[in-house]
Amino acid sequence: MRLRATIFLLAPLMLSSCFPFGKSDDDDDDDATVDSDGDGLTDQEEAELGTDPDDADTDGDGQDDGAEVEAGTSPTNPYSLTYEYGGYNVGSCDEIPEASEPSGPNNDYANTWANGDVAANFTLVDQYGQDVSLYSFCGQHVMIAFGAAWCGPCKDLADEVQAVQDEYGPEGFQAIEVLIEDAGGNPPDQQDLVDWYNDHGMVNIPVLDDGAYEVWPYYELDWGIPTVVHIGPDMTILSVDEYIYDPGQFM
Ligand SMILES: [Ca+2]
Ligand SMILES: [Ca+2]
Ligand SMILES: [Ca+2]
Ligand SMILES: [Ca+2]
Repeated sequence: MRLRATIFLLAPLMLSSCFPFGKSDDDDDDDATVDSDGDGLTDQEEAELGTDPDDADTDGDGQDDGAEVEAGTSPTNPYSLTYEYGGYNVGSCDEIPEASEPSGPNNDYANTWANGDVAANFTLVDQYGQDVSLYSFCGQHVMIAFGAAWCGPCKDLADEVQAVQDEYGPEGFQAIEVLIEDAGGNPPDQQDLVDWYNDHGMVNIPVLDDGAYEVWPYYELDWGIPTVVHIGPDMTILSVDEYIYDPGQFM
């Protein structure tokens, strides 16, 4: 509120000093009080943060710099943002992780990710139709469960995932469900994602569509599902396809 009040007070002063004396804004504005781009942060605050004082949305993720600071996301990382829907436990890494190459065995489809690799980002659609990126959770521990709607053990795990989220979320954790096939073995549609979310009592878990197999095969070691992956806050992979359903040992 204090910042807004300052903006309104300054606006007439800037106008009155510009015209009679022909000064530009830069001549007499005080960086400590001026918010040139109107994003809620003064130019001085932006200099300290490393954000652009002349661009309200430095990282171009659709959320203004001031709003990101208030929400605890990074104004310089476009993956770090607050999702409109879902209440997900997003992270706040300033630096975008540098992914390595998958260094695990080739599973006759792809080279797989191995423990110690830095995961590449992926972006998939969730049950709300939003694009959700892995790197949005940088700074948090992540457990990804790949499953299919025809798979009994996948349903059993899905039944438990909200309880896991509730237990570890406050410590900095987000569980992610990824659906690779519907009940008939076909690519899931939007309703399948919604049903998976609702039928298994999820509250703040993204259910992502990987019907195109863009992500799953690279984490698949034995072609059995559910395939569970644990990733640390710096996006280093901690466990691939070892049927470990409790993130506790990694936190
Ligand atoms: Ca500003
Ligand atoms: Ca700015
Ligand atoms: Ca932004
Ligand atoms: Ca951001």
